Amino acid sequence: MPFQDILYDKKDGIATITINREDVRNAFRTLTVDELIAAFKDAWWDHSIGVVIFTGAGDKAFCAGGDQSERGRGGYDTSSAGHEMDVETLHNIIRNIPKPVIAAVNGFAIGGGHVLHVLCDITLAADTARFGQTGPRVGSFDAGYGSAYLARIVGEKKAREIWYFCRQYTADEAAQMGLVNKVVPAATLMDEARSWAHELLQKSPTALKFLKYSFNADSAHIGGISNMAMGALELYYQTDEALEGVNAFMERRPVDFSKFRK
Ligand code: 2NE
Repeated sequence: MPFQDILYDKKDGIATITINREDVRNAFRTLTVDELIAAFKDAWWDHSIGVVIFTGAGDKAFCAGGDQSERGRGGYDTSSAGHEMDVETLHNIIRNIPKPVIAAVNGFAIGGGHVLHVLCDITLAADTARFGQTGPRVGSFDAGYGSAYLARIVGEKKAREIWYFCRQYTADEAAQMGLVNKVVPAATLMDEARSWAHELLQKSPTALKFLKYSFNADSAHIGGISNMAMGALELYYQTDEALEGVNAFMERRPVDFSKFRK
């Protein structure tokens, strides 16, 4: 499949999906999201594939979230794909593909990029990785899986800290809060991910599928919250308050939300 923004490779039962936008810390634009959905769908239906590894190109970032240079009043630019950014479908496909998805976090997992690894079944992190959310700083939020499901993983207090304060956490700190399964030296990350994938390939695919669906069932109601949250986000992106966040990031200046406090 010809892709512009991602790399897609299938070998020995493992599909590897790599966001390939190193210049912008692997931030995703509308086209990137479409291509990720297409790759995950292909891995879903290819019966030779048992595990997906999801990573970012280079050694700086897994994914820095939505491409803020494409964000204006009303949301992300539609020109790269001809329609609005469909992050919700991407979230659902990572959750629902009936095969384990391993995130190999090779650097920053920030904002919407952090949500992507949170949704994966397993997260392996390079010791150089950094984790965090930025929404309240750049005028955005993920009030669905990105927050409610995160709270299931790290607990309510920690999830609120992560979202409200927009801090960055080291790989070791992420491991301590149960946000990653293992931290390894950066140079060995992909070998480690392939080793975990090969271990999974020895297991019953049907048992893994039903276990994944069983784990998902307990948090499935968050899908409804995500519908609401993405609709709310579309409205929020039309406000001056949300624009102040993205403009401050793009203009490299401190953000000033003071006039929106009411
Ligand atoms: C990721 C981070 C912490 C990296 O910092 P650093 O210092 O290593 O790199 P720098 O200089 O900030 O970034 C390098 C280049 O990448 C671009 C920058 O603008 C810069 O470009 P140049 O100056 O070299 O031209 N870049 C990085 N992230 C970008 C992005 N997201 N969009 C466009 N360009 C980006 C630091 O870069 C950072 O904090 N990035 C922003 C993270 C962020 O706020 N992401 C969006 C959150 S909202 C979201 O993802 C979302 C959502 O909430 C709901 C639905 C869908 C999406």
